[in-house]
Amino acid sequence: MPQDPIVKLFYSPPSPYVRKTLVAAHELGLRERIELVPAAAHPINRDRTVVAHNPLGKIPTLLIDDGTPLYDSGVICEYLNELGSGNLVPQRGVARWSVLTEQALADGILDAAVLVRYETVLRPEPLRWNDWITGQMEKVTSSLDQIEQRAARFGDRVDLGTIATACALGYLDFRFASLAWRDKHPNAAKWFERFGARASMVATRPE
Ligand SMILES: N[C@@H](CCC(=O)N[C@@H](CS)C(=O)NCC(=O)O)C(=O)O
Repeated sequence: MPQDPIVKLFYSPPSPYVRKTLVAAHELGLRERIELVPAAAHPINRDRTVVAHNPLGKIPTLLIDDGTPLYDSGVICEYLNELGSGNLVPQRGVARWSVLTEQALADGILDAAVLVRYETVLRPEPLRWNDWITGQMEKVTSSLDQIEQRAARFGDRVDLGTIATACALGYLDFRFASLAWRDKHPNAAKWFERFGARASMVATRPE
C-alpha cells in the first residue's frame, strides 16, 4: 500500500548531491516517503524559497516532519539512514571513517566539477580564469586516481561511500563526458558498470 510522504526535499534532477540523497532513499525503501519540491538553486540568482530554510541556498535541503531543515547531502543521508534503520553508514571504527572519507572524496570531486561548471557556464567570458579551471580539474583527476585504487576493493558494498562515489562518476558522465575518465580508471569503470545498473541509480539518472 502506498505510504504518505513524511519529509520534503528541495531538489533539481541534475544535481549530483540531490541524486546522492535520492539513491540513499531508494536503497533504504524510503523514496515514497519523500515529497520532491522543485528548486532553482543558483549561486547568484538565489532561490529565496530555499534560502528561507537554508541560508546557504543550496540543494539538497530536507524539511523533516516538524519543518526542521536539514542539509547538506551527507547529513540528509545520515538522517534517512537512521529513519530507515539502514546500514549505509557504519556506526563506528575503521569502517565508519573509511566510508565517510570515501564520501568526502566523492563530494570533493563534485565540489571541484560544479565550480568548473559555474565558471564555464555562469561566469561572463571576459572574467574566466583558465588556470583556476585547470586547478579544479586537477583535483578531479587526482581524486579519480584515488577512487581507482579503492574501487578494486568496493566489491558489492552499498553504503554512503559507494553511493557518493557512483553519483560523482555519474556527474562526470553527465557534464564532463569529454574527460573520458574510464580510459585511465578501469577498476572504477568496471565497478561503476555494475553499481550504475542498480534500480536506485537508474531511477535517478539525470537527463
Ligand atoms: N555540500 C553540499 C553541496 C550542495 C551544492 O553545492 N548544490 C548545488 C547544486 S548541484 C547548489 O545548490 N548550488 C547553488 C549555490 O552554490 O548557491 C551538499 O553536499 O549538499
